Amino acid sequence: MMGVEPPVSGTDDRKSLSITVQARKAGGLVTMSAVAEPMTSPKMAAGITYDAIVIGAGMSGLYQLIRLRELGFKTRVFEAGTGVGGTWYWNRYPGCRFDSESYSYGFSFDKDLLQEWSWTEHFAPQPETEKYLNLVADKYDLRRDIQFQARVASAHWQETTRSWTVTLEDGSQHHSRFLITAIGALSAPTMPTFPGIKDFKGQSFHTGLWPKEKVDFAGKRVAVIGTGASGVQTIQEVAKTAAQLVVFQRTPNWCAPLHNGKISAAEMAEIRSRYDEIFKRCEETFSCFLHTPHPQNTFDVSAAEREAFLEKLYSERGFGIWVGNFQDMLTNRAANEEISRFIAKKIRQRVKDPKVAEMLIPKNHGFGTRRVPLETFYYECYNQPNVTLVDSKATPIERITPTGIKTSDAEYEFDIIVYATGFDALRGAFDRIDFRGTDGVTLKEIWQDGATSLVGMLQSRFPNMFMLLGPHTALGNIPRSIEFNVEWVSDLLAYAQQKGITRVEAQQEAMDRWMEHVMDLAKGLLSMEVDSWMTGVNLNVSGKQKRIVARYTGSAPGYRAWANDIAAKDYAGISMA
Ligand code: N01
Repeated sequence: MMGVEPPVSGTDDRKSLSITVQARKAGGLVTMSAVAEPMTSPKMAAGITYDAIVIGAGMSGLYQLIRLRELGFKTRVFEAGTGVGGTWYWNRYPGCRFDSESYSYGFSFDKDLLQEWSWTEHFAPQPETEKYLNLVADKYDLRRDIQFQARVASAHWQETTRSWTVTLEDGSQHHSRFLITAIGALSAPTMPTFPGIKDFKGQSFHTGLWPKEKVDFAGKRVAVIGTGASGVQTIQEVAKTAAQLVVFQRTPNWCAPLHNGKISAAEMAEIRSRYDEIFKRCEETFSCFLHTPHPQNTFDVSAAEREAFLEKLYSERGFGIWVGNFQDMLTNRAANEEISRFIAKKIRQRVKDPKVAEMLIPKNHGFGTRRVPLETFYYECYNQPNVTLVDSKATPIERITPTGIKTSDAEYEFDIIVYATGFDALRGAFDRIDFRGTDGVTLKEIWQDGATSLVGMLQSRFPNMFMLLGPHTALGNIPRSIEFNVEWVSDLLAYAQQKGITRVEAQQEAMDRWMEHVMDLAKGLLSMEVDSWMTGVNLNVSGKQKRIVARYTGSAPGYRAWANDIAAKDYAGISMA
């Protein structure tokens, strides 16, 4: 397995072991030594079989398992799929890839792996990322602690034993001192509510639940519903072979070129030599991407300079056009109109039919106020004779028929329907599990007016539960946030272990302070004026029709500073007993 040693201890090795804990102190990371005591005996008597249960074996679940083993925790991971990878296991739709530069996306904690692994493209496609995560699972021999095809139905807190009872859909029950959710932020796919979906006689797929078997579009009549990041990636791929592709677009999104490319062996060698610098940069930027905003405001420079800068961003790889643009682009309306005008001009240049171009230009929101899908010849697809764009706002889909789709003004026949209709984002995956805290309170009840948390990771009345990508964690280039959150939780658990603490709960007051901060950060953002998953809206889900402050909108360094401050103050705001 590529000549790399597994971590210090497996979960079966219950001896005390010397570990190194990255304890966060104000001003940075400090390394301290701790002695991890096995946490078993009194618990075993109380019927607690595990020190920790982790829900999900995506990137966060895998890394958490590695860290828990280092602590000597007996851990069980429950994963609904048949393999590891989470997002990269479920999203196998054609053209699926991430929009972060590959070398900024992988795990940074294993320097040997960084030297061994080669990314083949600047933005790796899904199969490569899935392969990479399987390699991580192999290298650390993680599968022996993961139970696959194990979907968690409920998790109930037991005060008397200070433990969680986790029930799987098969009815089996498992008991654990700590519970860690690694269930993702965009992992609960949602279907539209059109009548007739089940009557369709052809093939149909949701992008987020794509089958492992190859779906052949060649010569087929295909519908794609939805034009978010998943839809855009699917459309540009399906358009290559389908006999006919009809795109049902309800709201156009502002897309910009990805400029992907192969990574040569020489380039990869050069990237390897710069990993420290790459990850340091990710740590410093607003959302952990390699791009930093221009230090000037849009109108601080001349019109000619502005145009030249925007042209440069448009010709460069990745998210620079979104997160490396003028610093006031997402807060100043006139600035936002200026960049929107620029992108609209590009769309008009790239799409030959002016009517279609106008349909593709968003009119109800400015550039960057929703997630910007990055694309590869997406707009050019609409110049192809086999591709048609339908405005689903003007002529809504009325129903799915056995042979296709009926809109308010036409009926279409299809062999394949692709639902690129997105996710019940952020808290959707939590809503699908019956979480119950102290006195049987449900998480749904507590979150009915919007999720709350302490740094996105803890919730009062849910002791000993940690949410790795819970609401209000920094997202952006997600693996960077995952690594931080896993390490923060692991440090807290090491601290609890050292002090013999068996109950950890966020205090309401600390949560209130954090939530006030989250609310304040969202003020003045143009994105708060727009419906999207980022503002908690999903028209297919009841109760999610209105915009709310659904996520943390501040910087990743700001997020980390807040969380580090809690740790540095001996976990101030968290009750421990
Ligand atoms: O989902 P979305 P997604 N009738 O919610 C439409 C990440 N991601 O899966 O906008 C008609 O963005 C809906 O229309 P509207 C990334 O963070 C990353 O594409 O609501 N249309 C919209 O067009 C991303 O933001 C990557 O009017 C309906 C679409 O479906 C997030 O996941 C790749 C409809 C849903 O778009 C989610 O992206 C993919 C209906 N009833 C995803 N219901 C990369 O890193 C929904 N729609 C590259």
